Amino acid sequence: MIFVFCPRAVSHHNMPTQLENAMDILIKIFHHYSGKEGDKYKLNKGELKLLLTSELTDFLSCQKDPQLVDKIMKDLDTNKDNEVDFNEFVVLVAALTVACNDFFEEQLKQKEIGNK
Ligand SMILES: [Ca+2]
Ligand SMILES: [Ca+2]
Repeated sequence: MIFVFCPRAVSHHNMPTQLENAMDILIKIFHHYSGKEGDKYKLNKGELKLLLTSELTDFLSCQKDPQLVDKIMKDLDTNKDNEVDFNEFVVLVAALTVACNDFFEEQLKQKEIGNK
């Protein structure tokens, strides 16, 4: 980790920026689901499934694979403890965000071509 975390950034803050807000929401969503069962700071498979089906509804609805949650779990669980911690979870969020951005850029490029 190259950053030194500044606790002031989260404690004395009346007006978080949009990006700070997005990070805050991400953390809160993770803990909302991770705190339901077992280890409070990790998602077991049931919690992961609930998070995916509740928060990534559109993403899941276009996937037909019934084993998807198992596959995502296996893919994310890099330290092989059968739980997904926050570090592992952000990998999924980052991958999905990159995929969304690719799509977004593609749309923009097509618009540019259309305007020429
Ligand atoms: Ca848990
Ligand atoms: Ca893990």
